[in-house]
Amino acid sequence: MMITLRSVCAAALALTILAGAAEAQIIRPDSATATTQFSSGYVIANAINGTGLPANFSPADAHETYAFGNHWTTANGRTIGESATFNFNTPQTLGGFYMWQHRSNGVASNPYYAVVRFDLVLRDGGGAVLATFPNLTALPNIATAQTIPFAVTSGVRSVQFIVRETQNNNVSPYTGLAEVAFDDCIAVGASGPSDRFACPSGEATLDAGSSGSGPIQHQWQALADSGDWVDLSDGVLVLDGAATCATVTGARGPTAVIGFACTSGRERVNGRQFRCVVGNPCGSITTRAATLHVCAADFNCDGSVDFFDYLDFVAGLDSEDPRADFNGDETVDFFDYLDFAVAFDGGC
Ligand SMILES: [Ca+2]
Ligand SMILES: [Ca+2]
Ligand SMILES: [Ca+2]
Repeated sequence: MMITLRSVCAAALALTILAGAAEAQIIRPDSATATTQFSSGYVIANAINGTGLPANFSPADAHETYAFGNHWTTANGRTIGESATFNFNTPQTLGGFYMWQHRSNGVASNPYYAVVRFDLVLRDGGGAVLATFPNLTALPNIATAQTIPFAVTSGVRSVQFIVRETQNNNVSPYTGLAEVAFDDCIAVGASGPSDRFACPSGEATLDAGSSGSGPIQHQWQALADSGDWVDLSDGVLVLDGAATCATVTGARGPTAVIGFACTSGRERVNGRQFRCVVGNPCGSITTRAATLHVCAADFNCDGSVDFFDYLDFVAGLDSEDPRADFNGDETVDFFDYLDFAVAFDGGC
């Protein structure tokens, strides 16, 4: 095929469009060493040479079960604190680790080899530590690669994998790995916030559920009456140029908390939609929108509307508790009772 400038541009455009969805090119170590090896059949090279995987494998490919020559396994009694170091001939920018878990269960006489907690230590060519990512976790009994994102780090010449915990509370005298690879950046993902109910004096927590290589940036937004999504800042929630009775904390964090101090103006917040724009070094996405419901009749803020709310409201009315100013006219009177009764009948 003749490669023209046009085809290169088209390919670049296609890659740009697919960024975040396409499988990124994996980065494989050039060499490796380990502090312990079971035998010449279970050396660390088996974890970087593609043994047990198809040619041109990707993280979606399953590694074959444990067999001579396709896994790294430690010597008897050598598990916690042992390590493998993966080396690169040229400096790499890394933002994620692909880990094919040990597949000895049901095969080896001592099962449960899998590493479920570990540290990664990234170093430059002089051996200086560039970054340490402690207590990363992986699941046992998974045949395809598990993706472990970390903060994008440049100039990496080696990555040390240190075993901290193995399956079933370190029961096996052995551990190891089936295969490893790396990526320069793991695309940002976000499960998105769930719809929330909140009481008039309570708060609602919205969680972006973000993942991917760091650093990850968050910007929470609300849907204004104008139809525009507006960026939120910490402090009073302002919509369409007017303050509401709600406050925002964590407007630029993974979790935003919408607090209510609403004796009036609930209707400007009730039913409002919120979402988060999440970005990292290799892209950005916008989460689903979550709807916030302010449950006005949940007077005691216990998450449901029942007779106890009625009793507490009537007591508040008697004592002229400002929270009983249900219609927000700054007096506590029978009209508040009427409005509360309507809300109470409506439930949440
Ligand atoms: Ca292998
Ligand atoms: Ca209640
Ligand atoms: Ca009132």
